[in-house]
Amino acid sequence: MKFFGYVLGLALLSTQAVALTPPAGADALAACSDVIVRKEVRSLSTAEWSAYKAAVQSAYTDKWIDWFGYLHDRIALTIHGNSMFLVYHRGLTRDYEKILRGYNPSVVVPYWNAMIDYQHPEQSVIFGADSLGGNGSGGSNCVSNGVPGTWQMTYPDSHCLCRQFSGGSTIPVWHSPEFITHVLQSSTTYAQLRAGIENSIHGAVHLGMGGDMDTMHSPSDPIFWVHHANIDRLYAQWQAVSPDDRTYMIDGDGPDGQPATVNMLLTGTTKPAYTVMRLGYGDMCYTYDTIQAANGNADALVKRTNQKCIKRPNKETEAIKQLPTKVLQQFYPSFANGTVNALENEMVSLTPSTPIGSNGNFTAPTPNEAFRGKMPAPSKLTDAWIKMQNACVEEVRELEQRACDMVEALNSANYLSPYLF
Ligand SMILES: [Cu+2]
Repeated sequence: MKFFGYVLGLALLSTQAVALTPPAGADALAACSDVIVRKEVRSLSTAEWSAYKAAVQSAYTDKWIDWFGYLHDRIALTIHGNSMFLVYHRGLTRDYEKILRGYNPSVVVPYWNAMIDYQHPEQSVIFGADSLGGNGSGGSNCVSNGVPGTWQMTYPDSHCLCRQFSGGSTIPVWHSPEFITHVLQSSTTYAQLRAGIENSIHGAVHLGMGGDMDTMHSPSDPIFWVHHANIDRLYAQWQAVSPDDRTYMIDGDGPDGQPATVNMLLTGTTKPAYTVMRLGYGDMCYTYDTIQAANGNADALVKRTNQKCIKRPNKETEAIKQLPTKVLQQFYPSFANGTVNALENEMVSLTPSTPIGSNGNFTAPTPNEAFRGKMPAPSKLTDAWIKMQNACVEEVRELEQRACDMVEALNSANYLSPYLF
């Protein structure tokens, strides 16, 4: 049954023939009359960015930020390390967005594509003084600039907002756009995607930033939200590759160890999981610029990256497609069999037109030939983190092994990542 007629035949690319029947009750979710578009932090105009920062500051003043830290901490063990992770954090990020829009109805939560910054995370624009602030300093590792530069949190005790980059003044290498592309292309079930994202870029960003981000009250850090919008974007893109099968797909275990279902209640709420699974319906009145672009709506992203000709292949994707067939078959099934959908390809140009805090022109770094065949492997999650997240050790180690294998295979093929500089 094709109930997503508007998706212009994307479903034809699906390898799974059987469409899932929408859960009873899903029909009652009305289509949103106003769907807002979440954009990458580097794509916001100065005015949009200022409005976002002001709304975050208001939410802090009214203790909403403390509230979210408290809430997340109290239910931490049920919402991580199992199938609740993606659906719960989607609902949570939407709740936060609605709070911010109460201060300014034009505000939309941006996402931070942390993979782009994987080589030198500490150099990311997100840590700027015009942005969400940098590393902590002094004995308490207080953040002293950016939005949270003067914040005093009240949960779980009175403290400054703290960060403690795990490499001291630097942050060890994160997961690359190449690896996340692998996760998107190789995950055929919800459970695989959840593990592939939660235990890679999700955990690495929390752990690498340290301080409050490395606790269960991590929503206290304003970067939590732009990070989780990015995690949610990956989930949404994966769903949109094959909406008939994936919109309401859920498997793996729920928090109670029983098989997860679309009807399981989001922790601490009376809302079944299915109420957050279809973007553009019910309360989920948002989408992502990448999804809009892939669905053929000529938005800013398409115009920026393909100004002269919409069909122009981008150089990032071309490099990875030239890998030996064997490597493509092992890590990038969609590239290998020629069925790639833009939504399962993170190797796309995201050259920002307006970097945070300035109206000047931004020049993307050019890949450095010195890194040809020398792609760095992502850092590993620590035992302490795995324990705090209630994660399955074997699941984490399997993913780490795959990440290492991928980097080795790409390096052996003399691949040059366009994100290394
Ligand atoms: Cu969380």
